[in-house]
Amino acid sequence: MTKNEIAELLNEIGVLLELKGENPFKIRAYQSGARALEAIEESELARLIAAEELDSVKGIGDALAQKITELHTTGKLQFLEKLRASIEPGLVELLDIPGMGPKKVRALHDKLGVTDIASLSKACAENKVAELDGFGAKSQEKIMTGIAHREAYGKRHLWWEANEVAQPILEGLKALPQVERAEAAGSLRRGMETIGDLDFLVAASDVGPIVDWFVQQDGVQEVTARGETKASVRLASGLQADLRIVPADQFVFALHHFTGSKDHNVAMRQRALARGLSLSEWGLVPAEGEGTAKEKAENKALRTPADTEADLFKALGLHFIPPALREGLGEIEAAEKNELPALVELSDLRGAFHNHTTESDGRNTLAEMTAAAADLGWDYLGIADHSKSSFQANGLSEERLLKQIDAIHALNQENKFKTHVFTGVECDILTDGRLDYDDALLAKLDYVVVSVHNAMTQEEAVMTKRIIRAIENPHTMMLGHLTGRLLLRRESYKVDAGKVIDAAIANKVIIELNASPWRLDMDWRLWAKAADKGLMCAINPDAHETEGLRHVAAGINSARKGWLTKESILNTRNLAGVKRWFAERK
Ligand code: DGT
Ligand code: CA
Ligand code: CA
Ligand code: ZN
Repeated sequence: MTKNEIAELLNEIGVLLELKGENPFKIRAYQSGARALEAIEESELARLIAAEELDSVKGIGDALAQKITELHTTGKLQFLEKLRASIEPGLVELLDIPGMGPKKVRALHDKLGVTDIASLSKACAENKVAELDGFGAKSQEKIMTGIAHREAYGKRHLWWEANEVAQPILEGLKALPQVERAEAAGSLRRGMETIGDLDFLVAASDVGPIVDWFVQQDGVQEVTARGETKASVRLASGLQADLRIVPADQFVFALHHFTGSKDHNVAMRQRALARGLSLSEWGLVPAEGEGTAKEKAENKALRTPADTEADLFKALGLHFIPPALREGLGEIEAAEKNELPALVELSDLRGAFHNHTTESDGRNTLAEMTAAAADLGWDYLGIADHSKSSFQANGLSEERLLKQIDAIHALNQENKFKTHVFTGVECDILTDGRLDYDDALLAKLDYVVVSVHNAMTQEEAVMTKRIIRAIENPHTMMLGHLTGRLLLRRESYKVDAGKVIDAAIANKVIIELNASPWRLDMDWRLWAKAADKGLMCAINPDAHETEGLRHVAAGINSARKGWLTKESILNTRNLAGVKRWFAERK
């Protein structure tokens, strides 16, 4: 475990102990331990642990040193697991309500028997919180609004949907005459699969009209905060949007800061400190000397100038780190050594393999899908409709699949579209890992995608074995949506991803990066290591209509977050290259 991850857990311990009403000295020990940890180098931490000298660090006592060592070496801490288990989960959730800290939660629990949001809501309705020492009517009201808004705000949103809301706002901002520069920052810019809120950043000196426009634009349901240079609004979709306006010479620093991620920022700040510099949303300034970072940044003589983020990274001895990689997962070390990958781009894609037509549960015909792929400039389009067991999705019988193969061959011969169509199928993996068609039929196809669509509640070991058996079928070329998750809707089924990845590599089977904005499965967090080991990827939109082909853009986001280059993605190859790959595989 890295030191930042450990520090975060120490902070969590502090909060949990406070929830339990533990003594303040003990609590403070964890908080200062976390801070002490953040201040030392990763390599230094490893050295101290190896030498058993961690307790010599100021702020880290003997007991804490033991816990840090346990976390660093095993990634787990029994003490923390027991602590978590000893606290009602509803209480921890209460901390998410604005204005609620562990002390207040504790008081509500001890005096009013509050154990979760529902019981807190009830206590407020009965006016009991208002009468409690240290709360009052105003704070009760704030809690009630907090709970009411939680439903709408607390929810995260799919990147695709958030981006559709964000782009017109960004264009609106850029069109304002006062605006010098504008960008969407935050998780949206980093291409996360889900988005908490939108973060807009603007460079301008005449700020009033910009804030006015932002809070009055179409779709604003409520203005939740408004200041001279910033504002927050809630939009119709329930999505929140933050706006911050900064002077032009601070823009790059603010853009970097509000792009995040938090982990990346923490690591960047530490790197700056190691060079005697202080990095913040205000600027890059000397760490030593009088005044706050903000005050120093306002002094041109102290501030390192930066017109682009590349300048900022350069000032810290780094190559430019694309927003997609800024997750605190080794990107800074790679940027220092000029070892950042040449990330795949949307324009690298020449086609995609897993798509549906009206033959199964798609909404457009083969010809319509092909025309749409041609419009996108794709060299090839793979059709992979559902197999016969997926009767709810109108899966194809053997006879219908044979007819579809003929229809595709005829379409290719017609030469009406520049896009070549591959004959595939999305074949169900039956509950025991066998495939849904016999070998003779599967052999007639250009390629076979295999997916789990039923019996999703199997035990992990059973599911893992089932999928690996399907991977070992010689006709299988790709595994569809590894975990079956639907973001914000349905959890993954249980499967040992590591074992499946190893089996896929051993059998030269591709695992798809399902680019449907609801799936983005296999998860980007698994890709870097898997691709390193030799796993091939295909970015597949799983399109059920012509518009769905565009979802490959969401897949590209995740591929980039997974450090993927075009070399490990089959559908960056041209038609001949893909045909060759299929032929070699057979
Ligand atoms: P989200 O909105 O939950 O999808 O995720 P983000 O990453 O957009 O987070 P958000 O909107 O809370 O803040 C935007 C960025 O601002 C975040 O990625 C990093 C920066 N930031 C916000 N709060 C902190 C903080 O407490 N410490 C540091 N180092 N950076 C922060
Ligand atoms: Ca955000
Ligand atoms: Ca935000
Ligand atoms: Zn599908």
